[in-house]
Amino acid sequence: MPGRSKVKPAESDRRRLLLRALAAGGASLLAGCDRLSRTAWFPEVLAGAEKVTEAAQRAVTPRGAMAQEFDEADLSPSFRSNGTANPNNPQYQALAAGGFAGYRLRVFGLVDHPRSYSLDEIRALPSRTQITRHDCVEGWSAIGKWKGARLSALLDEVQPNASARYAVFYCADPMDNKGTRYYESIDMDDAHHPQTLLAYDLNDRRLPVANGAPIRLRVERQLGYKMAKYVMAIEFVDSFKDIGAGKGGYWEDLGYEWYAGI
Ligand SMILES: Nc1nc2c(c(=O)[nH]1)N[C@H]1C(S)=C(S)[C@@H](COP(=O)(O)O)O[C@H]1N2
Ligand SMILES: [Mo]
Repeated sequence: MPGRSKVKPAESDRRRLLLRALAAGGASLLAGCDRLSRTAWFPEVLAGAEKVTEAAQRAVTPRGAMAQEFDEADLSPSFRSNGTANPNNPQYQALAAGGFAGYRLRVFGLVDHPRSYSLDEIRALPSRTQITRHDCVEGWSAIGKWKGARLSALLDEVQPNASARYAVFYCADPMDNKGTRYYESIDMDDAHHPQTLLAYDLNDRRLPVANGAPIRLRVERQLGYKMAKYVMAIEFVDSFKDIGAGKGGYWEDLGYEWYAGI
């Protein structure tokens, strides 16, 4: 086929595309078939699909595995913005206008030492820099260089207790006029993973507002929608039942997979 590469995509690339399609599958069905989403069996189909995806993922990649890292030469010319590009929230706008000097990350829930962090305090935590590829279910990818505090270092300080099962990330951006905000969650395995960062720099510069300033989550073996931008608070919980629609994230509440591993 002229103009088409004959190179076979690497196994990992094919798996990534498949998982991306699976992760979005439930949501596009929901969007396309509004009537179906109101029948009793439909949520069960989605729940079943999630279990299959997670089981398949665990079978091919151990949970502790590192996501692929790249070189400076691989960096995308620019890292695009997706979803919210500038939160429509007066408190956030005031923080941004002050260079985020007044920003505080609140950490609470099932932890022995709840506390807040200023940006300087987050920057003082043990950090990591990594060049990784971000894959969005909408069909684009970009390679960027991220620097941030290791979430594991924050865990060492706040000490989640034995009943903590998930970290929930609450964001500044409203998604509608009813007070719904973007949020996301990960389990404690991913929270402890060395590549899981509270990122404050992108491509050697302060994280731009369009990409989640002042803090955005990087959880490198998962899809783009897990990487919460504009993180204002982190809560440690044992279940999602009292949060949003109870599925663990803004997009999950609308039908996306909770476990978006790649
Ligand atoms: N708070 C918040 N986080 C978010 C989103 C968003 O709209 N709001 N979009 C998600 C999606 S779908 C993707 S692909 C990435 C996009 O990150 P970027 O804007 O840095 O490209 O952020 C994710 N995190
Ligand atoms: Mo995305």
